[in-house]
Amino acid sequence: MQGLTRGAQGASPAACHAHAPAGVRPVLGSRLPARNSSSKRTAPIARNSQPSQMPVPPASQIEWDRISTDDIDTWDESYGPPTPLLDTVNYPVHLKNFSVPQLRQLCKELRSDVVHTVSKTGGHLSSSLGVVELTVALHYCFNAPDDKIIWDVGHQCYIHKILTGRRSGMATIRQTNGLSGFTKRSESEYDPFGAGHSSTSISAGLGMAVGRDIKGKKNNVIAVIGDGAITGGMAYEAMNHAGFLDSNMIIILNDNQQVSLPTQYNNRNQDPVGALSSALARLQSNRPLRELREVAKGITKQLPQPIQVATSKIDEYARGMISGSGSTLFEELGLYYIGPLDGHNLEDLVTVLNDVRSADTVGPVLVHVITEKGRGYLPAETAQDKMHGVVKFDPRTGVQQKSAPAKAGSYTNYFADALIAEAERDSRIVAIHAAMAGGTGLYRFEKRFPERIFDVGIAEQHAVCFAAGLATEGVTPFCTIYSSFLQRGYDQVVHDVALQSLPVRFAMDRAGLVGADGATHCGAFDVTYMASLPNMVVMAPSNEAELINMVATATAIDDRPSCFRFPRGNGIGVDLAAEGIGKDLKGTALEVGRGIVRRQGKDVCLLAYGSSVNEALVAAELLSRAGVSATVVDARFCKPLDTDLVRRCAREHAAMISIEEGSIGGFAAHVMQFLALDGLLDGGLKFRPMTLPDRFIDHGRWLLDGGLKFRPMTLPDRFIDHGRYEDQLAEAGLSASHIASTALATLGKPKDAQLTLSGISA
Ligand SMILES: Cc1ncc(C[n+]2csc(CCOP(=O)(O)OP(=O)(O)O)c2C)c(N)n1
Repeated sequence: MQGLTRGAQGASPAACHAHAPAGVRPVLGSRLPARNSSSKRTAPIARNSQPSQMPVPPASQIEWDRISTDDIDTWDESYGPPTPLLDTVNYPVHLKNFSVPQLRQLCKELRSDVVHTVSKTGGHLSSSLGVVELTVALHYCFNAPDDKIIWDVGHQCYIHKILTGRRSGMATIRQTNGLSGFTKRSESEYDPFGAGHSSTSISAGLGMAVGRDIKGKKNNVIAVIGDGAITGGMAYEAMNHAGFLDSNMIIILNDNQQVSLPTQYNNRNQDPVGALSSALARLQSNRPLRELREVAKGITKQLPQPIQVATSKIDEYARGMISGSGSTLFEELGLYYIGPLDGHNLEDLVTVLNDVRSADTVGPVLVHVITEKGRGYLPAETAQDKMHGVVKFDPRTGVQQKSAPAKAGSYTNYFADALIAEAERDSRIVAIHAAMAGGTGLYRFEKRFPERIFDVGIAEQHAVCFAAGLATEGVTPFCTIYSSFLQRGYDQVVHDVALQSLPVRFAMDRAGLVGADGATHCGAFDVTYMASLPNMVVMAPSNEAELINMVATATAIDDRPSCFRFPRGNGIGVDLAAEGIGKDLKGTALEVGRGIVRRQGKDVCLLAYGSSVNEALVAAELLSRAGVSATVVDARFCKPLDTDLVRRCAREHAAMISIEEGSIGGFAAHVMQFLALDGLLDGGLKFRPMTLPDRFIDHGRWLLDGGLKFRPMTLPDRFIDHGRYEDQLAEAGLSASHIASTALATLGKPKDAQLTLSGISA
């Protein structure tokens, strides 16, 4: 067991500061301004009442920002830690009159509550633990929801959810019909902007600030963004614009020196990606200048108005001095920089946030806050990945539940190992990822080829264009990005890669439904957005052997771009040796544009793409029990489509159903396009598609004829919320029984279709 801090250490306020991150000193004094904040909103009654009468242990008796094993021993297995103060807080209005010791006590209870809840549900843990004090201070100083608090990415919002009326729902977080793991507008008025993907908060906040000004309102807008999320280019575009517009808004930079995920692997700490991280570190360490600046501000505050104007020059001077160190990119963008502050020091946070809130017309302000990811929970603080995203775990030790033994490893690892096998034989191969060494499995590649991997930070657009540049030099780049995050780099895929037909290989993990992460992370659109591009080879494996072979195929395609998508989760347990794949997972290149018949039948053709092939094979079994003989085709390629195979199947079957875990406009659209143009659909209804042709210029139209029943099965035309994968598949109508039922209905057997759908074998 990793040792937790044992017992209360009789920490004095000074001792509390002993936990401040190295090099960070409180910037301002520890005075707490007398504040009589009352929200304009009427809040529902809290579970208990009279918080000011709650007995609160003196600060000297609680180690308020740490959870010890002794603390955990007092927790009730089902109900969790005792939380007498938190029980009085349902909405931010309930903490407005708390004293500092009460706020500290609240922080301690919130930390314990989150650890307990996430130990039972799984989810994002350490980012929320890192912002406990910041979240409490924000809700103490500002009046949400009138004041807009926007959490970038949204994975650190658990404390915010607890404080904004959602505590009772926390046990359902990320589960089917439960709370989302991110902020979500439809979930609460306290979530002014939905998130999941990073680097959006400043743009959204600026829009809200300008909207507020247009409407003549007075509320505050606060964007909280991490040092990881701020590596995304849109954050700079937004800051640049904010500096130009000079609208009042507050940006809180939550700097925990953790940019990529995970932040430690292959037995070493990863340096934060990018030049900004070192600039932030310089700002933190630039003590004399910080002090000079704080002195200037202190003097200014005490002087009468006219002298203040004069002495503001001192502040300018300090600002200029800091600028001289080359560290104040923010100031050069037009933001007023304050900090760095110890983000676990409540007094400082409250003082500065109150000052910032009450300052009129200062334009955009950036408050730089230093925090520690996983703060207060030793297993998280000391874990390699800081316990960023976890499954259920033992709160006492932080040891996570082992998943049931699987038939095969994860697709992610098969991909990474297959790429290593290719790279062993081809020294031109390099790998690129956007702050996701863990999620993409490329930490394995990095271990073997540390010089041939590039972590670009959370900068998918740059990753794609960077890969394009590499390709122009004859390097073989594998640009590895989750399907939903690659959406960020789409114009780069179109303009920089496809238009120039550069051989960049895109490995798109987390394709299709993703379970608990929900709609923001669902890889629904990649087939649609990739297969509409001229020059692009688009493929999807139906199992791990196919994935390994597609890595080899992409390596071999050297005259144009290519991509392959693969799902979250584990392979299906194929005998790799029987498939001709060696121990080192070196695959064999497939013939481009050739599909394969997995099962021959005669009544209906199930034309499946990617992982849907496996559902189609189960559906074929269900159908055979209903006396229907089904062919199952593994299309392998969406583009180029195996038109010979599709034509043959269309002619040999009365009905054809295409199945894919992707949105409308993907594989089915390409099949329909071909069927229509080849005249195979011309029965009663004549169908003529008119689209841009498959090249960058010109357009055209075609004539057709045929007589086949065709049913495309795609993800539905709506976003699917977080939940269990099986629930999502059923909601999407893409499970084996949905496929079988659709086949039976298409063949004119509606009763059998109904029975199959309700799970009764026909
Ligand atoms: C566009 C996009 N790319 C990648 C991710 C995956 N991701 C989620 S959190 C995270 C790290 C964010 O770092 P930071 O903002 O500093 O927050 P921290 O996790 O350190 O609290 C990454 C890379 C994402 N959410 N969005």
